Amino acid sequence: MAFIDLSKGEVQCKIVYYGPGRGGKTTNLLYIHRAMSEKIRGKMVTIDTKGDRTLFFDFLPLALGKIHNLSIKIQLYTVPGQVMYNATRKLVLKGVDGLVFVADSLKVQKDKNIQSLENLRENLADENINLEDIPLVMQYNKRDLADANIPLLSIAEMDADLNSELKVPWFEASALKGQGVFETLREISKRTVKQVSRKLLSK
Ligand SMILES: Nc1nc2c(ncn2[C@@H]2O[C@H](COP(=O)(O)OP(=O)(O)O)[C@@H](O)[C@H]2O)c(=O)[nH]1
Ligand SMILES: [Mg+2]
Repeated sequence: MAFIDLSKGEVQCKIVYYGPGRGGKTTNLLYIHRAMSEKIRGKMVTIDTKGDRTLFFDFLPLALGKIHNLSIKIQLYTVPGQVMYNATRKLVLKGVDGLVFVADSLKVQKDKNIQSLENLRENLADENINLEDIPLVMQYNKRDLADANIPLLSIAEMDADLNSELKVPWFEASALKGQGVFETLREISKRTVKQVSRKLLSK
């Protein structure tokens, strides 16, 4: 649940980028961090020790204007994707307000995507959250690799695997090149802030 700091007049919404290891979650945040002005963005904190693999999480705070006189702060987090780090994923998910599922378009990652979404569903259930009830968007990442003749899953196949029942908005992306990164962020921010303000007003 969003954190409200009345002394500062601000609401903090937590958005978590979830998905299989090496799908491009950290790359999304790095691109956002580079593209945002200093005024909007806070410091990006990355805790990784083994090469480019996130071991704990990445964290990027953004200030996104005001509603009802409250400043909206969005905090972006990523989780480590590898199967063995589930305890960390559960920790990072605590208090989540919105989710981006970053799926890897590589054909060889088909099952990993499905397993990671299932893992998300289970970890949310442990927090008494239904995957269907939380703002969520899908990002089908690494589409640029089609140009390199690397076998990719088709968008139709990814949508059938991951989104046939959820039917949430999805975006084709190349986090590496920045394509689709802001479209994804804009949509999940909009949905998250909407749901958070609805909850605040109903209190
Ligand atoms: N070609 C290509 N490579 C990508 C893309 N997104 C991420 N990568 C690469 O995939 C690897 C894993 O990315 P990373 O962001 O660390 O994945 P994470 O484990 O989900 O955080 C890195 O070498 C990235 O440069 C993309 O859209 N296109
Ligand atoms: Mg990472």
